[in-house]
Amino acid sequence: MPRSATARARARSRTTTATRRTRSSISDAQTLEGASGTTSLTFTITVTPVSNQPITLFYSTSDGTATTANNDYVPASGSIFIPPSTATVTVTVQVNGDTKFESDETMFVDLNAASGATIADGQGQGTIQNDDVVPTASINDVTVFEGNAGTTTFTFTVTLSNMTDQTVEIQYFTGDGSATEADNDFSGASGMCRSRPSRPAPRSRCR
Ligand SMILES: [Ca+2]
Ligand SMILES: [Ca+2]
Ligand SMILES: [Ca+2]
Ligand SMILES: [Ca+2]
Repeated sequence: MPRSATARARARSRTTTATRRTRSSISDAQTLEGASGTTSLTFTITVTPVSNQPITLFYSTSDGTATTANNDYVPASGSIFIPPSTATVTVTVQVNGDTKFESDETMFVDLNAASGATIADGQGQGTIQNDDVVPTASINDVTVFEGNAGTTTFTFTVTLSNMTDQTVEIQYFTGDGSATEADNDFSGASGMCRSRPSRPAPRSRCR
């Protein structure tokens, strides 16, 4: 039976009221980073009060101190459908595991637009918790034939146990063993090994 204009207007009014009253909010989330593969940051979107109408939300991720350029997480965006009478849904962001020492880092999931609800809290902060150790440094041993004239070079390699987002500086100096500077066996040296975070490998030449 066709509804009267008055009934239709009343239904529209109810919908408008429900839309105005239903608010959507996104939670914060946190996870340990992991060493490889991916782990999930799980954000919960809550609508209150629960609506008898479907809701669609649009979201996108954005960088904080965690960045996509640094490969910290997988960027994502899209729409989220919330069926009628549903209180919560989740949205997950994939975090890339690594063994690089970093500070705890943050990124965001932003709710950009909604239909069927208003946005009350539109930004969820995701925290990627560091689970990597400060690297340790080690230096290798080197054996070289002395030669009969001039000089030969000893090249030592300093290696970090894992990457770090900090600049590493290590001071070094030579010391006598059974070869001595006094006997003119070698020229003493000292200096600084410096490894910058942008270097792809945890290795450094020392000067
Ligand atoms: Ca890690
Ligand atoms: Ca990072
Ligand atoms: Ca990372
Ligand atoms: Ca890390």
